[in-house]
Amino acid sequence: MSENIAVLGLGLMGTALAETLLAAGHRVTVWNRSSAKADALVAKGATRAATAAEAVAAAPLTIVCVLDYEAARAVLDGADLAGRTVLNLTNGRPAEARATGEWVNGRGGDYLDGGIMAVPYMIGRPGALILYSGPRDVFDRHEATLKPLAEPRHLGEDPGLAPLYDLALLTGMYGQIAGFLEAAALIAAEGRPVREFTETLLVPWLHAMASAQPRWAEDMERGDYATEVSNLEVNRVGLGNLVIAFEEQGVKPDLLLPMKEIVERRVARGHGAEGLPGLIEELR
Ligand code: FVH
Repeated sequence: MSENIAVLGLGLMGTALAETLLAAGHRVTVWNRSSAKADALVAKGATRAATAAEAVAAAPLTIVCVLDYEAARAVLDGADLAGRTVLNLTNGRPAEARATGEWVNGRGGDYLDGGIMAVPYMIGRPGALILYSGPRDVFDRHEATLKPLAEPRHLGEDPGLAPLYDLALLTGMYGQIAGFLEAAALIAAEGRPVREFTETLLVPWLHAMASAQPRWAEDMERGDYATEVSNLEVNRVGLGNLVIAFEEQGVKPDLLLPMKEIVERRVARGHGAEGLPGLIEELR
């Protein structure tokens, strides 16, 4: 069923969202701080609003996707939110989402937060995922409208959950990229082909290692860090060797050093016989 949706913020992501909603047959009202970014969407059938408040007034559901929460609040300030749903897909922190939810509720509106686990070209295609949080009934009301954007996953009523999980996923991604960068630098320093190494060895290795992590997560939930594989003392020696090898090869081990330090700290506290999942205790 065609629904009118307002999209505030037409950067790379906001434009991809608006385009996909238009392609799905929805009526879309668009607004951007610099108006020219709406031109291409208007040519494709979107309606241009002169102000953010005008866009909000035109639709029961408003999607906000701007630089940060400060900008999101600035954009919504002055709009009549009573009886409207605001879906904020701007990247932010759990505390910001909770505060923005209260702010919208205080103005009579419903609030959903979202974390986009995709880059703009992926929107509307298989593989794109959007995490949502906020009242279940509000999500249910809009789920069918939002489905063309990406696979929707509602995490719970607390609006802080979507940014929490978004940040956790990005954390996993950055950790994996850090390992990739160090490994690639080590291989490249000997003039070896990085692409072949990555395709044939590193990626399969990372998949195999990642498959153990659900079991590690169970250990963390139980607080049981006994291990039958390499314990922290073995890893302490291994990481020490790794860092010396990097220095011998003329490669900076900078992204590995925090891991080495945390293993050393845990072992120094008397936990050398534990497995790697026990390191979570050093992060709390
Ligand atoms: N692009 C991506 O791959 C990631 C994927 C995951 C989610 N992020 C988040 O999405 C938000 C928007 O990102 P974006 O890629 O669309 O960013 P830009 O293309 O740089 O567009 C920024 C828009 O924000 C508007 N804006 C900035 N400051 C203000 C302000 N003070 N008041 C009103 N609007 C503001 C900007 O307007 P203009 O400069 O064109 O006038 C753009 O519409 C972001 O949270 C990502 O982390 C994207």
